[in-house]
Parts: sequence; structure tokens; C-alpha cells
Amino acid sequence: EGIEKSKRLAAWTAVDNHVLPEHKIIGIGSGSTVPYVVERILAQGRAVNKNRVFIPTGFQSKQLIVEAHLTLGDVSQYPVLDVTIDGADEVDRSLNAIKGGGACQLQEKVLAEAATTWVMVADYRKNSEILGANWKQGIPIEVVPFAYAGVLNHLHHIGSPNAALRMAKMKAGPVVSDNANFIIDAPFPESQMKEPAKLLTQLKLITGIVEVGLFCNMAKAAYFGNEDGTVTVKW
Ligand code: DER
Repeated sequence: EGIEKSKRLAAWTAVDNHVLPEHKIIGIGSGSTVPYVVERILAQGRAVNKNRVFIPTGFQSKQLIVEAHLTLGDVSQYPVLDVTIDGADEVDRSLNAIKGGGACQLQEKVLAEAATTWVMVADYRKNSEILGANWKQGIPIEVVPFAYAGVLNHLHHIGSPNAALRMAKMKAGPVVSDNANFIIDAPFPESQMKEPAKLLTQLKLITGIVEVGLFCNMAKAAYFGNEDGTVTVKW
């Protein structure tokens, strides 16, 4: 239906614009939009893809690459990538993003920084002016299990009284990330969300926090598929 079509539209447009024949080391993000990225890369044909290596941003991303019979690589082997394409939970007018809805933001940020070009793809629901306008689940924050209670308490006192541990649905207890850590979802008021880089710095200094789902000043472009079949590009 409309949302899946708009995800595919964003993904195909981004691949057509940014995954060129000369690009050999490709980062694949996580979530429900990136399967359309892989689909479009496969459509470029075996000849170009057999000379490429694909780096995952987590178990789901790795499965996508393996199931597409694309060559799997490791970021420790390829510390610099030509291009990484990833999803987003929300993107503001300055290309800052909330990520981590899929609890993959640590490896995603490593591959975003490793990429010469980093591009986001999403459906129209993610296209906002200010972070938090549509994404109400809060900022996903990866924490070491040992420290989660103290981090929660700290967040409660610096603007996120509703910060909470992300509990699993198909498993008893909290969600455990691909890095064996917990996720806290921390909603902050607009006054703090309108300066995401400042909030990111503040949060990164809290002991026990491994990575924060705010991606600031990193993207070259963001592509949003719209219900009417058009694509909005922010850069
Ligand atoms: O966890 C993430 O950051 C993923 O990129 C994900 O949140 C993107 O969401 P999607 O399923 O709407 O593509």
C-alpha cells in the first residue's frame, strides 16, 4: 500500500543517484526500507555487483546481504566505504535524524561515519521540520546493561521523565541489541529537540551510554517517497 510504495520509491531513487558503477564498497543499513535498496542494487546486475563488497549494520542487514547472494564484507576490513544507504525514523529540515527504531543505531553510525557518502531513505511519515514532530517514541539510546538504571535516572532529571527501557515483544525482558546492550527510548521536549547536536553531545557524556540515535550533520541527502508517487529530496 501507500507506505511500502513510498519506501520503494525513496530507495530506488537514492540507489540510482548514489550507487554508481565505480562504487565498490557499499554499506547497507537496517529497517524495513533498506530491503528496497538491496532490491534496486540487485537490479544493477551481476556484472557490476560481483566486483562489490557489502557491509552490514547489524544481523538483519547481514541477512539481507547473504540472502541476496551479495558478497559480505566486514567494516574492520573496509574502514572506508564508498557509500552507505540507511533508513531513518525522522529527519528534520537540516538533515538531522532520529535513528534506532530498529535498535541498530550503533553499527549504523559507525558505517555512516565510514562512508564517503551517507544517504537516508524513508517514507513520507519521516519527513519533518523539527525532530519529535512525528516520531513520538523518543530518542533511542543504546546503554550497557550494567548502567541502565543510573542512565534512566539521569535522563529523568535532564528533560525526559518518561524515558523507559525498551521491552521486547517476542522475548521476555528488554530488547537486546546486536551488540548485547539495552535500548532506552527517551522523549525530550521540542525546546531540546530543536537543537539535536547540542542534545547529542550532552547525552554522549552520560556514563554507560554507548550510542545515541541522533545523527547530526552526517547525511549528504535524504530521499522521501510521497503518496502521490513523487520523491522529496533534502540536502
Ligand atoms: O533503526 C534504524 O535507525 C533504522 O534505520 C530504522 O529505524 C528505519 O526505519 P524503517 O523501518 O522505517 O526504514
